[in-house]
Amino acid sequence: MSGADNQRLPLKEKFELMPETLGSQFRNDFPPYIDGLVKSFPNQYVTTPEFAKKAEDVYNLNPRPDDVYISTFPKCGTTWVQELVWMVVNDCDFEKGKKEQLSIRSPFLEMNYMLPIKLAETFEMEEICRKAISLVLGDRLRDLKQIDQMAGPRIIKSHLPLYLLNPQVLSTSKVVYVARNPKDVIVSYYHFHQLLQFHQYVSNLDTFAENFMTDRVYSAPFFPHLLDAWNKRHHPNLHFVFYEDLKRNLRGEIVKISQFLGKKLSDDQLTKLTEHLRFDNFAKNKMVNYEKQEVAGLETIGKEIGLMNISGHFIRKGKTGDWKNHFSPELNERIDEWMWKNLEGTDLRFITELEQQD
Ligand code: PPS
Repeated sequence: MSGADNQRLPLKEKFELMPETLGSQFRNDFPPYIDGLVKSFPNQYVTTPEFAKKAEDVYNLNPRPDDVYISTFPKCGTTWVQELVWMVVNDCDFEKGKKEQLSIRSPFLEMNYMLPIKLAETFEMEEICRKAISLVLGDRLRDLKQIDQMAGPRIIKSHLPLYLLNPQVLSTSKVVYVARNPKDVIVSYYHFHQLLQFHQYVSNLDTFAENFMTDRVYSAPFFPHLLDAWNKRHHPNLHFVFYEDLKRNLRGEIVKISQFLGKKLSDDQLTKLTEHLRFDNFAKNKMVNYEKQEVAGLETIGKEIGLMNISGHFIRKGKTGDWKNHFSPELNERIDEWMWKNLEGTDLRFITELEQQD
């Protein structure tokens, strides 16, 4: 991989604790973030102290020519496109897709290294829950060494901005970058922060949106993440796709992604894959919805083992424009201002509502 060899690449980004994330307000909103969050310099990437310790190892994972990276800011449609790409690369092997969790077929690069480490201890979870968490997240999700040794073609999910991936990724592998309008990302991320025990966000959407816009959430800041990829969208190894275009014309976007990956699906495969990826089918698919996990030979539900709260779903609503059901006019105005400030001088624009949706 890297570690031991002498060609190890030094990571230029340096991480520093964000003191405000140790303050009582932040601690009240995000109880599990006991050690606060850190920010990188010069690029200001926000992450957990645990990931900061491993960032250089992740940076040193060697890319391969047959790798496909699914690169996204969280909640932009990662899982949807992960499954899409896995199916295209694996000639629509629906049978295999039914037997193995997507998280096993397509590893999440930084997952093992980003969780607040003290969480399990501090929350005094039942022994069985802790065991299950370490099984699900430790043993069954691959660590870097396992990802390094994994047979190809690897479909690798990552929420890291491109500059935190190995600098050879774009010249060596293929990258599918998925973007989504920030209003729906805020709503989706807010629900996700309530759904997962790791985040356990307890305050309201208004406060969450402020945290989002002031870069006090994991993976912030939003715009530099997208703009970096947007500016590289003409690179032959990068395919930039909007969530809203997937919603609008799923079949057409599957064709484009297949072409990018050098694959040609038959009409029949295309029809089946489009159906497979439609929200209603996807939400029910226990190989992608994270509600059921196999732990130590037993099929248990993510909710039962304490990973997810009982109410709520990972594949939640799947709409463009859901923000309209959540934002007050004042909050919407603040978000508009924030968006315009960040988009000024760029040609990146978002669709914030679709008229017709399935
Ligand atoms: S994560 O946790 O960052 O990996 O989440 P991510 O997969 O990027 O995004 C989750 C949101 O994508 C929606 N989703 C879909 N929308 C439409 N069709 C399909 N098939 C689909 N699959 C996932 C999911 O519902 C989340 O969005 P919200 O708005 O919360 O529903």
